[in-house]
Amino acid sequence: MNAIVSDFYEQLATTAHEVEQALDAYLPVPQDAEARVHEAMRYAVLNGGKRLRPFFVIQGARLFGVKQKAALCAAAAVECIHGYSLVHDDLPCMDDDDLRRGKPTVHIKFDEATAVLAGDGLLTLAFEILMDEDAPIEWHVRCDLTQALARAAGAHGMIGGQMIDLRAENKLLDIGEITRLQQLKTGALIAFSCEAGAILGKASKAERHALHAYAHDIGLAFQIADDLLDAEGSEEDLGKKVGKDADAGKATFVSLMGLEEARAHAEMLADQAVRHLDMFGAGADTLRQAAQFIVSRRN
Ligand code: GRG
Repeated sequence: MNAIVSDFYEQLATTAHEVEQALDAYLPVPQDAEARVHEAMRYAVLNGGKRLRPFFVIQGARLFGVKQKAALCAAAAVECIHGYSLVHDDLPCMDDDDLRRGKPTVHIKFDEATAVLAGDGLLTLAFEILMDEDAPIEWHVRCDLTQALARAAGAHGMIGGQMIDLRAENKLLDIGEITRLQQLKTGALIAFSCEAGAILGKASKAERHALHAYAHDIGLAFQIADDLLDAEGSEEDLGKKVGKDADAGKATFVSLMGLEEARAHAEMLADQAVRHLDMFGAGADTLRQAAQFIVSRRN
C-alpha cells in the first residue's frame, strides 16, 4: 500500500472512530421500560460500517475551516439516517435480509416491531442531533442543514428512490430510470453529506455547486461499484447476502451494461468527480482519494 492510500485509510478510520464516539454519546440507554428500543438503535449504528457519509461531511467541512464539533454533529446526524434506512431496508416487508455488516440484522437480533421503532428512533434522533446546542452552529445555518437533510432523506430523495426500487420488482428499468432511482435512493444522502460542509461553512454558490457535482458523480460511481460487488463479491467480504438483485430479476447497472462497461463507467465517473474539485486545490486531496476508493473498495 503506498503512502497516499495508507494516509486515506488512516483518515477514514479516524473519522469512523470520532463519529462512533459522538454516536455513543448521543445514544445513552435509559434504565426504563423503553430501554430495548435504545439498545436496538445502538446495535444498528454502533456495529461497524465504513462511515463514508460522515467522512464526506468532515472532509467537506475542512475545506471551509468549519469547527470539528459542528462537522461531527452533522456527520452523526447523517449516519443516524443511513443507519435507519438500513434497518428498515432489511425488514421482511422490504429486502428481507438476515445479515448486515456480518451480523444478524436488527429484526433478527431483536424482533420486527422493535426494528421498526429503532429505525423511527434513529430518523428522529438525526434531527434532534442537528439541534444540539453544544455544537457551534448558527441557527440559520441549522435551518439550512435541517432542510437539506430532510429533503435528501424524504420522499423527494431516499424514500422516493426506495419506492421506485420496490415497484421495479415487476418491471425492468432502463439505464435512465435506474440512474434516477439510484440518485434518489443512495445519491441524495451522499449529496447531502458532500454539501453539508459547504452549508456549515457558508460557502459560495460556486463552491456548493462544485461539491454537488462531485457528489452526483461519486454517488453514481458508488452504486455501480455496489452492483459490481453484488455480482462479484463474497458474502464474507461484504457481510451481507450477495446476488439478491439478480435473483429478484431486477435490472442493475451491471445487468444492463455488463461487468466491463459498468466498471469503466464507474471509473469515468470517479475521474469526472475529481475534476469538479479543481477550485479547492490541494485542500481537497482527500476527497479526490475518496473518489478512487469508492470504485476500488472491496466491501
Ligand atoms: C428507508 C426503507 C428505507 C430505505 C431507503 C438507502 C436505502 C433506501 C436503503 C439502504 C439499503 C441499501 C442496500 C442501499 C443501497 C446503498 C448501499 C450500498 C448502502 C450501504 O451503504 P454503505 O456501503 O454501508 O456505506 P456501510 O455498512 O459501510 O455503512
